[in-house]
Amino acid sequence: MVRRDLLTKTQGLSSKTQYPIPKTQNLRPKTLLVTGGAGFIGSNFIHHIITEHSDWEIVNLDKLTYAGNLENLQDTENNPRYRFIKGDIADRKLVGALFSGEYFAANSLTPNTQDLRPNIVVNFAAESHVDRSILDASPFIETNIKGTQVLLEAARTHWLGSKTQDPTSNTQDLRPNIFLQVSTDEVYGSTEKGKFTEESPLSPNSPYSASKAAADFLCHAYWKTYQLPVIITRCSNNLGPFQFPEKLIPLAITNALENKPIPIYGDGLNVRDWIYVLDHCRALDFTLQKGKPGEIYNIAANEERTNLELIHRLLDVMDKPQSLIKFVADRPGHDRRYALDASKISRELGWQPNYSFEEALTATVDWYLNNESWWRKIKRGDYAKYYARMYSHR
Ligand code: NAD
Ligand code: TDX
Repeated sequence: MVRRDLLTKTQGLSSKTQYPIPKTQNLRPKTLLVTGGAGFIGSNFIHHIITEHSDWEIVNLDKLTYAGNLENLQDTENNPRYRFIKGDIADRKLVGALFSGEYFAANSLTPNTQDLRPNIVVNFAAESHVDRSILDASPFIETNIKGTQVLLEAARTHWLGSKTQDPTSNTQDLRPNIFLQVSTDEVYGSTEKGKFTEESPLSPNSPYSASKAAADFLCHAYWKTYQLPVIITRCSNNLGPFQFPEKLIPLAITNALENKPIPIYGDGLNVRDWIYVLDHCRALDFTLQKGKPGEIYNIAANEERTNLELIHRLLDVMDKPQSLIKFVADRPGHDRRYALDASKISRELGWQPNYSFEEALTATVDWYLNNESWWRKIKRGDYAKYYARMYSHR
């Protein structure tokens, strides 16, 4: 069980979601096309937006792959400002119909065909697990690269039409549209020392990060060539509620709750920089409101830990024995360290993380403790086959 003395630190966390975001003048009401909103970060983002912005509309387009789960959005599904559409971002026809408004008319989602045409895209949809990209890169190419290009092209066609915007004009306050690409620190590759800034060259090492880097390059190209108002964010490793238990932290928490071994790759000294998912969502919200088209923003909380330090602490918090740790064969091409310099988003947009690593960890453990049926259902399904394939002979 979780140590209550640590859990008390998380009391009152919800009050931290109340924060002043400076309002930008002259922005028209927002209709967001959120892709991949049934996944981990996307569902947290939708909860955040519904709570914080009473006049924003959300259309969630999600293919519902193994990682998509509508249970993540149960408390949102009846909200009149939220609609779910099951579909693929790489489906050119469907995406075109969403941008033109035809889809909404044809499906009687709105009496006015124009109402739900997106003026903002927040693209979370992705194949997101490095280990799966090592088993089979194909779905990563389809979704992360082709899917992003389909979205970019639809945005270009429907937002810009035949006109182009002048990239040198001050479009910040009057911009009607934003294409926000949710990218990752992994595109920079690995570094033993120092931190990556937005100017660092991209050097991805896994099929996953290579596909995300390719999508970033496409976004950049659509900005430079067509002046499509694209913003890219690159965030470090997230932890928090609703994370699929293939990723290290939820895998470790749920295995520990079942008194099963926790597999640590290699020597366990690989370093990741951790951020609470709600802090990432707030940073994306700041970016939508104050970010500048054509810019890239790193997002991180400056909380580096080796995997071994992280799991030691997690087992302490959960009051579980360290003997659950089991060293297993390393991940091929395993990046040694990710580290981001996130001073630009703090300096230019005024964003700071609200949660310390300790608070984030205890809140996350608490969530998995209180939502056992959520993760047990996942672990019983296809996940069991994946787990056996990935870990049984490791
Ligand atoms: P996730 O795997 O939990 O969720 C991905 C979602 O996308 C799922 O709901 C899935 O059904 C959906 N999806 C997949 N393919 C799709 C397609 N072709 N069309 C429509 N929907 C599709 O991922 P996550 O951890 O929430 O990550 C979200 C985004 O954030 C990804 O782009 C990822 O690269 C990025 N990111 C993640 C982290 C992290 O630590 N998890 C850190 C930085 C950036
Ligand atoms: O069983 C495990 N044992 C282990 O030691 C797993 C699943 C992971 N690890 C290690 C590998 C990494 O060094 O833990 C670290 C974290 O692994 P993951 O949770 O798989 O995350 P990572 O590979 O760092 O990538 C994550 O952060 C960046 C997300 O999955 C990406 O979507 C995001 O872009």
